[in-house]
Formats: sequence, C-alpha cells, structure tokens
Amino acid sequence: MKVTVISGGVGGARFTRGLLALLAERLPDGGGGTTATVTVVANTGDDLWLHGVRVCPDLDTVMYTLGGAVHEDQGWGRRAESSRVSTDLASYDLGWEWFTLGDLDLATHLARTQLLREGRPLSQVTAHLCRRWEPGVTLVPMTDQEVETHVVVDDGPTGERLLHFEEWWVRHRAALPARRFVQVGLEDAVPAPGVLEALRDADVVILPPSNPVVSIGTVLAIPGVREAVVATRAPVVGVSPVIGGAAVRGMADACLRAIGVETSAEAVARHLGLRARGGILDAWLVDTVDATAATALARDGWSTRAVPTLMTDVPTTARIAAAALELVGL
Ligand code: FO1
Repeated sequence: MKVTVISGGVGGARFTRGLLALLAERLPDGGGGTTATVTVVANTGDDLWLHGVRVCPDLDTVMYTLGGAVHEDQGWGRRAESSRVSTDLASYDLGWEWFTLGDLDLATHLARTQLLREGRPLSQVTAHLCRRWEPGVTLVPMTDQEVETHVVVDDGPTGERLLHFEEWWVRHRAALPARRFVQVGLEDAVPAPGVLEALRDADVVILPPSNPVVSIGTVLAIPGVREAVVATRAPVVGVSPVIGGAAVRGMADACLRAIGVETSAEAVARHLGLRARGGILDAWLVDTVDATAATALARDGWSTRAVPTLMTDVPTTARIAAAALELVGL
C-alpha cells in the first residue's frame, strides 16, 4: 500500500507516527515495521536563514518525531537539548531571543547548510539527514527552491509590512492581524522530485491535522501540486485540525481568520473543497464534538465521520488514522 501524506510540522508529524503504528499492525514487515510505503510531502514555507544556516522547521519536526529524537512537549527541536551556542551568540548581540537554535539542532542545520553549499538540492539533503534518523517514511520537501511564507500585517493607518512567518508566529504569537499570506519565491518553485509521483501513484492521499492555511495551503500552492491531488486516482481524506471551533494546535484560527474562513471543522472542509466540486477532498474526519458538521457535510455529498480526533498518544493516533483510512474504504 502506498500512502502519501501532505504535512506541516507538529500535527502532521504526530499523525504520521500514529499512521505508521497502524500500518505496522495491519501490514507488518516482520521486523516491527510495515510493508506499506509512506511518503511525507512537507511544507518548507516556514524555512529561514539564521546565523548563516538554513533552518527547516517542518522537515525537522517530521524527521525528529518519526526518528524518535523530538522534544515531545514542544513538538519541535531535539530532546535533551542545550542552548550554549545560542546563549553565546546573544553575547555577540546576534540572533533573536524569541527564536533560538539548540546545540544539537544546530548540528542538523550545519549539516544541511554544508550539503546545500556543495550544490545538493534540499530533497537530496533531506534524504541524507534521514539516513541517520530512519523516520520510516520517504520525507520530501514540497520544493527544492526557497519559498518562504511571509505575513502582511498593518503598518500604521494605511501602510502594511511583510514579516517572515516565524516572526509573526513565534515573536508575535500570531497576535498581529494578518491581512494575507505571501509565498515569497513561489513563482520560481516547482515540486521537488518525487512529489508529483507520490501523489499520482498513491493508494491514498491523507491531509493530517496540520495548519490548513500556512502548512497544507502552502504545499498546495506549489505549481502543479494541487492539480496532482485533484487528478490522483487515490482517494483523498483529511482530518480536521479544528475541534469544537478551536484550533487544536498553534494559532491556526489566526491564519483562518486572515483568509476569511471560520474556525470550524465544517468551514475548513468547505475551504479545501469536495473534489467532485472542484475541491481536493473526498472525505473529512471530524471530532465527535463536531458531529453536526459531519451531518451537514454528508448532506452535501461528503464522506464524513465523527470520532475522537485528539492525538493524545500513539495508540489513539493510530485509531484516528484507521478511521481516516476506513472513511475511504481502506
Ligand atoms: N518555536 C518557538 O516558539 N520558539 C523557538 O525559539 C523556536 C525555535 C525553533 C528552531 C528550529 C525549529 O525547527 C523550530 C523552532 N520553533 C520554535 C518551532 C517553529 O516555530 C515551528 O516548528 C513551526 O515553524 C511552526 O509550526
């Protein structure tokens, strides 16, 4: 079975961890893993240059989470991390106190930057880093080109200014009202090698509970990707990142507000759209508290179901993944 997941950071990584546990149970390879092949197409719009190194938050969150090295409470960065280097950099009055790199994490960024400087594309660099972490999936950036999400915020009564997504998200906790999001570099971007094939050849395409705007939306904005999702023969099923009118993680509601979408399981589904009517989804899994959303969507031709969707631990997440697959007959 070929599964393709379109992922942001924490939500997508945790979902995929549960999915792998489910697949190991259903399609065991005899060594604790699975004969199924999972490709994760990850958002790289959060990426940035800092202290001369390339930081790829969502790629690293998936790699560390599936590689067993993630700082579990944070959902990003390394377990058992330290911050001697970032503290010392601050003594040079360099860096931002609101976004720091851990010492071990810095090794990943130095390795990635060295390989990039040798002329290797990000997809090959990511494959190299994954040889160490063995995430159990093929982890592919959405594109090998630099595409960075920036946020347009008010600047005085008439002006507006552009902030890198990480500054808006981490420094300002998404509290500055966002007028819109801009993917800087999008016009020169093409899908990374393997992305379109993973969507075309999949037996199922899953949209995990990642941020539908700045994570899923950014991946879909890469020229050719959305079209590949619409065209795939595989069923496309999504898991709502909104439970009971609130974003489960992060400040997805601030992103939804910026694009005029209500923070509800039903509104996010309709925003992504039913494939039969020009959208990208065939099915949408919502939480039990949003059963009315499931009913409303079902009335409009959606394949939906309401189950507990809070990813509290791996076995629970495996059950969520099973419900998502079941929704599309797998
Ligand atoms: N998030 C924070 O809230 N504070 C940080 O200092 C921070 C540092 C950081 C370094 C590397 C990295 O890969 C991620 C980091 N993040 C930090 C998380 C990051 O904002 C998120 O992973 C995503 O970009 C948003 O989903």
